[in-house]
Amino acid sequence: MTEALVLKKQSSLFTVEFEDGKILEVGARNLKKDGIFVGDRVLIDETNSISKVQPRKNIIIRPPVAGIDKMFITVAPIPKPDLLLVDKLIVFCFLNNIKPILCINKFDLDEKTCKNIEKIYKKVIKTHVFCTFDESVEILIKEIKGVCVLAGQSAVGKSSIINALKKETVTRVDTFSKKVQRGKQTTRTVELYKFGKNKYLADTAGFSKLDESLLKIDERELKNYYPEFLQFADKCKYKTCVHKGGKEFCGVQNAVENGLIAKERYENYLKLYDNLKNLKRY
Ligand SMILES: Nc1nc2c(ncn2[C@@H]2O[C@H](COP(=O)(O)OP(=O)(O)OP(=O)(O)O)[C@@H](O)[C@H]2O)c(=O)[nH]1
Ligand SMILES: [Mg+2]
Ligand SMILES: [Zn+2]
Repeated sequence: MTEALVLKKQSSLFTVEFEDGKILEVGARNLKKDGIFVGDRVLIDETNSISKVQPRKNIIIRPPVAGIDKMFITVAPIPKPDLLLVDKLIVFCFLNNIKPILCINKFDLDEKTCKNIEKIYKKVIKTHVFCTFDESVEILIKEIKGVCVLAGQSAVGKSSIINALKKETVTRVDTFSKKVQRGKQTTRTVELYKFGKNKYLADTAGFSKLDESLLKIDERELKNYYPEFLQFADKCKYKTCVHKGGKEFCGVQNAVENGLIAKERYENYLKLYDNLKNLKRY
């Protein structure tokens, strides 16, 4: 029995990579095929069949990918940045043991907007600003470690980034999914591309919206997933403070007022807090 990593899933065939780098297409005779995900570590038996899926640390169902180590959360000045989505993805990462990296793309289009976004986030998570069309995008190659995924709004440049890093065009639709392709729909097939030893990156086009119900937390816990709030929460009068009760009792609200916490982050925190609270009503 040998361990391998699932790079791609097509119909009922899986492309797997063994630790020595050998790549093989295998089946899964005695296992449910929809229980095996790209990013899974699996055991391959003598008949070249997947016989077991190793425990995974996390999973995204749509698009299906498992065992994610890092998420490259991508934004750009165009389309209009959805920072609430960025914040939701950051919380999702913290909840699922994924390291979030902010990738601000299309620096060539609007330097000012890129710099503004960078200013908001560089205190929160590791942030890179670049343009896909020049060598600045190569900063990401160093950043790829383990199983990484690109996520973010449609048209921010996720596929372009993969293509630029690969320095060749990746065909968006392969021979299999062409047959089932309808209209302009982007394929939901996920594939891990290899950029060196233990360096994999996948494009997750379908993960451009994030339903709050994927954030399995109580709204009162949300504050713990805003790392920049923590140092100011010491000054809140009550330990249970959720930072919306008024400045006189709250270190976080004071920090927002004094420009020590970005207003955009705090306002999105309030929105997300209400969204999570409303979820419980249904
Ligand atoms: N000016 C500029 N345009 C870019 C850059 N990167 C990507 N684009 C353009 O942005 C558009 C969208 O890029 P895609 O790579 O298709 O975006 P995507 O994130 O994969 O979009 P979905 O697959 O719909 O989720 C394309 O026209 C790209 O050429 C960049 O750095 N600068
Ligand atoms: Mg794409
Ligand atoms: Zn507070």
